[in-house]
Amino acid sequence: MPHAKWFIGGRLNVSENCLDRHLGTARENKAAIIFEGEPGDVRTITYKQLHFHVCRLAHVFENMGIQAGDRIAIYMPMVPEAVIAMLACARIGAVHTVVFGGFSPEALKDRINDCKARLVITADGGWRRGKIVELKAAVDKALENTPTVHSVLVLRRCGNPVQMKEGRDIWWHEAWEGAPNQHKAKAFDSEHPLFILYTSGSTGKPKGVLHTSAGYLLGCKMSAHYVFDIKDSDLYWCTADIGWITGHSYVVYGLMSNGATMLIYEGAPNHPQPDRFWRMVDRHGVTILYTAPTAIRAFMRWGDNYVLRHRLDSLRLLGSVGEPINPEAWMWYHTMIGKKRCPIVDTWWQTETGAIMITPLPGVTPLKPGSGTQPFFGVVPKVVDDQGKEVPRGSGGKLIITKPWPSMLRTLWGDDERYKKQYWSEFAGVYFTGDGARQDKDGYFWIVGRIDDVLNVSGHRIGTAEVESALVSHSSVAEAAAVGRPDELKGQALVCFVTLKAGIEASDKLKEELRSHVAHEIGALARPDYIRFASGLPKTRSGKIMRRILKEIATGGEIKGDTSTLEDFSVVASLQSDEE
Ligand code: 7RM
Repeated sequence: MPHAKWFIGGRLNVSENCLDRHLGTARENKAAIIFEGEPGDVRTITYKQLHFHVCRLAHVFENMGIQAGDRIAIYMPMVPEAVIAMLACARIGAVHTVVFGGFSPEALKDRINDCKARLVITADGGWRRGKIVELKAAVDKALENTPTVHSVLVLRRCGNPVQMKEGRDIWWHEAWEGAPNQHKAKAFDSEHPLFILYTSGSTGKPKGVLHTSAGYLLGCKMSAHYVFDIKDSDLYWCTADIGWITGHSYVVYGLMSNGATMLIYEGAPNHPQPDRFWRMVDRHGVTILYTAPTAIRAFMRWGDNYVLRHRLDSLRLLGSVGEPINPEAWMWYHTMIGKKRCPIVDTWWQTETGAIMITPLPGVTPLKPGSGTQPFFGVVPKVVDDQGKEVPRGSGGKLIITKPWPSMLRTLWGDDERYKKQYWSEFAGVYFTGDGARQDKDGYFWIVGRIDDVLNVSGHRIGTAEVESALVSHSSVAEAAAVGRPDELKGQALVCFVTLKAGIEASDKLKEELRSHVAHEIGALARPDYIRFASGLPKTRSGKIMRRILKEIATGGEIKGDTSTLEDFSVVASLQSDEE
């Protein structure tokens, strides 16, 4: 540690392990993907057909001169071609970086430049709540400032007009015209990079989490097998977008390597009606559903009637991921969706861990609502105090992982120092998760949430520093601090305290403008829920913003704990007296 390697000297091709291994078996003509677009269009793609698609795209990449190790950015809607693109990268040893389609052109540009991508794969658009999200237009904007990008491959999904730049942009359907549907997969080293996935950290710059091949594939294949109890007769549906790690591990790599059949859905959960998910479960016969607490809470709020008009009798297993699930939401999920018949696997893991780390095994582990229960095979987590000493059962502390595991991240792209500092310096020789947790008397783990400057808003990781730097990039803002406050629906809501430059007048209009500005800089997922103008921010004498205090103000609570390091208490007093 911190540079563990697995299967040294071994060689494999990850796409072969997801596709070719099923050919010539009974799975060959089994559905790999059942796709439903938001408008209701359905497509089924068998493993053999998927293999053809991936082979053709691999040839397209090679004809473009893409080589093993080159980076390819994928900025696509949740359609089968996004999966095909990922697997085609893996096939030729290119490193994909999937950027969630909800991120702004600005965020896309930063990610492309950080990893120096040569190719961008996108679509004209994707459907979301009946509207077209214009992805190609966003790419055009991002590429105004990305010197490494030579080509853009564009899928036609929505048929909306786009501008194709001569010499740079190629239509997907034209590029692969005539490309052979067979492609011999080369074997790559077990530690060959598979993908980079950017995730929020405690500084303004997202971290490029690097995963490699054999260990990562083992981690997600084995966990998918045991945690989701995948059978050939199952129809598995993970509602995560491939822009997140959950989509990488538990839509693509962990499931395809198991030969599973999965449902992929393009659009919003409440379009055209808030019963879209339940309609789809019945329409296709979904047996395993893996979703996020924030979605469950939204369904609860939309009302039971939308659920009760559907049978849901195909379901046999439910999963939860992304944030702690509150017992109330757990009970609703269990009774309303699972009809008290389906176990719930509450799976704790991170972009960095690559695969599920703390989880029940369905039908095996007795469940407690809100607990991820026990570590998965080979995972050795501990809850420790600030000195790294294990705390007694029942006490809270920091969650660490004491032994390397196959699917762990290998480094942060281009910044190994940050990798070492971020994960391996809090406690010598062990991995620090950034989460707080406690173990109960039965040894069950209860995750409390992030204890660093990372928020979890609707299951999305957002760094407070990213939001702050977006705010101060606005010409009216002098200083900004972003904190989370508990929110019934989203888990955490994003509250921003802003001081304005001299002479700038505070107004509701400006608040709106700042919210849009952040959405524009980062993406709609980071749009602040509340903005509060302040004449000053509480700071230490050395000038550090005391976020802890702002968090308490945002929550409407009392200021507890030490305020002796505050430079000027009157700032706090005025913030408190000026509640919204
Ligand atoms: C898979 C994923 C990671 C952070 C993690 C936690 C929180 C995720 C759970 C959870 C409680 C869970 N990757 N988290 N799963 N907290 N119970 N089952 O979400 O990199 O985007 O986020 O999410 O704080 O550190 S992630």
